[in-house]
Amino acid sequence: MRRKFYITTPIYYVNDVPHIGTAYCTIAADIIARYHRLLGEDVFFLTGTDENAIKVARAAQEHGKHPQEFVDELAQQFQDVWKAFNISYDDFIRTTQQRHRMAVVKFIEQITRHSPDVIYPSYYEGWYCVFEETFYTDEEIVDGKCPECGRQVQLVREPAFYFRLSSFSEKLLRFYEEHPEFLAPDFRGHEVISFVRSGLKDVAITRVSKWGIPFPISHPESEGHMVVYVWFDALVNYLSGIGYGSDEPEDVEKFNRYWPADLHLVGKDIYTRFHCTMWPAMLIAAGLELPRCVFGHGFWNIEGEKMSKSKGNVIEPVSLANEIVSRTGCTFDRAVDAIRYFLFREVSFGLDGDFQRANLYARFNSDLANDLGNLVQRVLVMVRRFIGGKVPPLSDACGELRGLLSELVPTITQAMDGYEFSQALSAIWEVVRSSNRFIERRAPWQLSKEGRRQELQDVLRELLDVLSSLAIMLSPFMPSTAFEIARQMGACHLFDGWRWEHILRFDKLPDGLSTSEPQVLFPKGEIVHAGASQSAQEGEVRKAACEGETTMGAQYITIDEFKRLDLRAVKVVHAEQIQGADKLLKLEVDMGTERRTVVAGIAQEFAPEELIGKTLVLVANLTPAKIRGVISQGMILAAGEDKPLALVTLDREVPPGTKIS
Ligand code: ME8
Repeated sequence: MRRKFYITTPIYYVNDVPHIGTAYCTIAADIIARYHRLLGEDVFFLTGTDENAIKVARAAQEHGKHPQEFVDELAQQFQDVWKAFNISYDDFIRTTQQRHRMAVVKFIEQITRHSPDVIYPSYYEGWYCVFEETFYTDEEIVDGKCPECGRQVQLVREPAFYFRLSSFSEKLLRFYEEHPEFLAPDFRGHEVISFVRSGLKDVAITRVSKWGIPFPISHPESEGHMVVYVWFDALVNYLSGIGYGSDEPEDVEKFNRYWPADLHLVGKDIYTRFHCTMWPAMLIAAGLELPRCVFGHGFWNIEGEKMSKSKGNVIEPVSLANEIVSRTGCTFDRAVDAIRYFLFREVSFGLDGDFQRANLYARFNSDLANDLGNLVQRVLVMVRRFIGGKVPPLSDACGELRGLLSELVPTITQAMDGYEFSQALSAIWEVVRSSNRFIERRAPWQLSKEGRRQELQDVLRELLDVLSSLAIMLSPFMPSTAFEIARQMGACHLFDGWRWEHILRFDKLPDGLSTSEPQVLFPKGEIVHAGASQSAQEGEVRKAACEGETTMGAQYITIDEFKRLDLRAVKVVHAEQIQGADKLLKLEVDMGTERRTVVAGIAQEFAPEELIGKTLVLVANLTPAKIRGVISQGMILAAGEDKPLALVTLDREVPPGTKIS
């Protein structure tokens, strides 16, 4: 039987249009879904919208619309954007749909049957943030404000039903221990375990409101409109989206086929508390199987700042694609793929990233126009010019690039399996760049001039085979470009049949196949910042694009420019020499909320042992870079120009993560 793979994204609040953050998670899920389809698996990919939130009703009111009319419009906008971005979801669940409402009621009933005392009536009194839809304790609020968004919280007392989350700590900890693959990436797992160990509190799972799913049990002391707390409702989408709650035989079959989810992909904001604690506890209470894995990805800032409506820096995916079209002259589909590529190449999946337009255009020019686009164009032009536009016969003579592919494919596959997209793309680009170098070295134009026909055919055949393999490897990331490469090779009718296992099969293209007219894939675009073009070069420590301008162009920087640096006190918890690099140490540092790995060029001056326990200063928002195979998530500050003379430390102890300003 085919292996099934059920993957989900969060369902997004429809209080606003999709932005680059929600697109990021959805594209990630699309990449994974497409990859698993290429592996031949029976994939179900669910996304959707979270519509019962009070903030959604409030946004509708601000727009002078009835909530249902408002959510209908926005849910459509989400679907339109996902369509433009080639998101291959299998179903789109909306929490105002009848199928979901029925599922929530059934789920609550199932809990009361399976775990009779887990849901109980009481009163809720606490601090509530309407914007975040979350209750906070006295300790959690900060100066009367929400710890997440900084908005004023309200003291609320009302009859409510509770979910006895406190009784699940032991069960959850045992589950994490027995299923280490459940919490991913690893560093987020530590956070979850300490959160649960610190003791869980029962959660109010109802609200008094008119907008939402009516709670199916009546409260002994209330006749008010009690609805299901939006998170308790929203999480159930992962069940209702695959048929739970319906008695139709095909829905029952679908649910049995796909549950439990293989991967819930979510951002770090909703990882620990909701997806790794509350959700598994709800499932245990209902007697349902638990998901196989919850992966918490990082967040994007925009040019050094948190993305927010009030700052006016929210990036809408379709507007960004249109901007790329107008700056570079590429098609809309290529622009979409450029964004898809950039988001997953630029930053290791799981870590935070800083979206800088300069880097987007630098990568567009270097990786897409110069490397990939150029390769495809050159090969197809040469096939037309030198051998009549037909795929030459396969021969045993060639093999250099095939050898390279055979070496790299296991690495690429491993990276894909581990959701290490940046590493996978980096290895794929090794193939692209090696192929360009192969063309330079074998100089087909020279072979043609000298009439060395067999060699010429062999070289071009090998290059065509590499292009067809690239089309497969790129298709999860850049589906329309991958198809376009196949189309220009004359192989669009074959493309759908290609699977991941075919990457290393070099008979994908039939001998004599006619290639099509080559067309430029990525025209070279405008660079936003001068210093940025080198910044996309492989493997080097990259500086923020603004740095070059300010330090080279002017003696002073403004206070705002300085504020873009995120400097933090960090404690070294582990240090070791990087093998084969005498100057480099790999440090693991505690930043309070997370642990980071940092590569520092200080090995000749400082021994690993003397660093452990020291509090140092980290530039925390430097774009991560891969150095000697290690992803460095920041830079340690030291005095000295050519070599580090002393490390920057603090004159007294402060908690790890303290901001330095
Ligand atoms: O939380 N960078 O919905 P939401 C990267 N409805 N990803 C980002 C991001 C950023 N700056 N901003 C948002 C909700 N995201 C609930 C979910 S699920 C049962 C209910 C992404 O509209 C990220 O994946 O606030 C985050 O988890 C999600 O959007 C939150 O979307």
